[in-house]
Amino acid sequence: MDKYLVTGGAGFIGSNLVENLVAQGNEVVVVDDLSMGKYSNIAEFVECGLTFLKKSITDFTFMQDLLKKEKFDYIVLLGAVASVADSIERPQETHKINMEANLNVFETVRKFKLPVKKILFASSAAIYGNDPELPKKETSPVDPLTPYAIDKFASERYAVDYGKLYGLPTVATRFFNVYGPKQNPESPYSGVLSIIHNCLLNDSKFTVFGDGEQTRDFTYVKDVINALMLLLHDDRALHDVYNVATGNQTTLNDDIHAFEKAMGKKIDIEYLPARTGDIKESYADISKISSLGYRPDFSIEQGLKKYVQAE
Ligand code: UD2
Repeated sequence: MDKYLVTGGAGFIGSNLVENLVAQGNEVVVVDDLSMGKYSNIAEFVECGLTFLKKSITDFTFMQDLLKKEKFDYIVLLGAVASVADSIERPQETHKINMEANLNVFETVRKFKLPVKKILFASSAAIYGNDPELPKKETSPVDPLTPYAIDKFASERYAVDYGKLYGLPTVATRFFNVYGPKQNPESPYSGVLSIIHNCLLNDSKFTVFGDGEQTRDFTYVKDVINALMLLLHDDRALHDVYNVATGNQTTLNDDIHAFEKAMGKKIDIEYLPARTGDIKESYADISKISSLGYRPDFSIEQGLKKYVQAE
């Protein structure tokens, strides 16, 4: 049994990770200010011994005290302004949350020589920007175009370089389009599959921006959790970044059909012009994480089926 800190543990990916960690009998502390996450995502685990602290990761003194007191084995940094649109509205606040708060954790571990087994920082495919090279490799050019992407890239570099400069046991992931239970569909910039799910549940109209032929590497959240567990525990995953995806692309039109099949009903669709800056195609080269033994278990059809069953 190990002791984990998960920042953003009440959010979509965080709560799915926490579920897995608690089920394995680990001691888990979640720090989340519930600005994006929901207490209901983790309420059932609090009854199973999870410690929930409703605090902001930007309370640097609180975080330092917590890290010094609790001596975590593993630290997973998922706390963030998760929406690109939101980051464009409030760049300075985003910077504090998406970059400075992570640096505060790295610096506290370094300064107080805390005996951590691994610190994992969750970065994003957003850092690749509009560079046309496909599939995206970890060595592909980066082009962070938004405050969100800039701070994800900076934190990722801090993670890797705190490893190389000071010997902290760090690793970083670049998530592609993650979907699954507990993803919040409430904003227009929420993950598109959570929006489609919501429209199917409520019989409301779904808007496709563009012709629906744009592609994404949609990754079921359980595969992401398996990747996180692997990178946390494999000693070879050190001072480095890894794409986390399936390595396959599907079109939005195909995903809509797969979702209709999984739900057993049709969705009402309207087509509007593509969003400004929308990327036409995106998918990952996952050979680096695959070399550690990672294999995604869920195709889009399998993932959507599971998603429908789980909610
Ligand atoms: C994802 C990330 C974003 C950033 C970006 C980097 C999510 C939710 N967003 O944006 O944070 O990392 O990748 O490239 O993971 N769409 C519709 N109708 C809708 C909503 C979306 O047609 O109601 C389209 C949208 O225009 C896009 C596709 O669906 O072509 C996927 O949209 P998304 O917001 O789920 O993800 P993406 O890849 O634009």
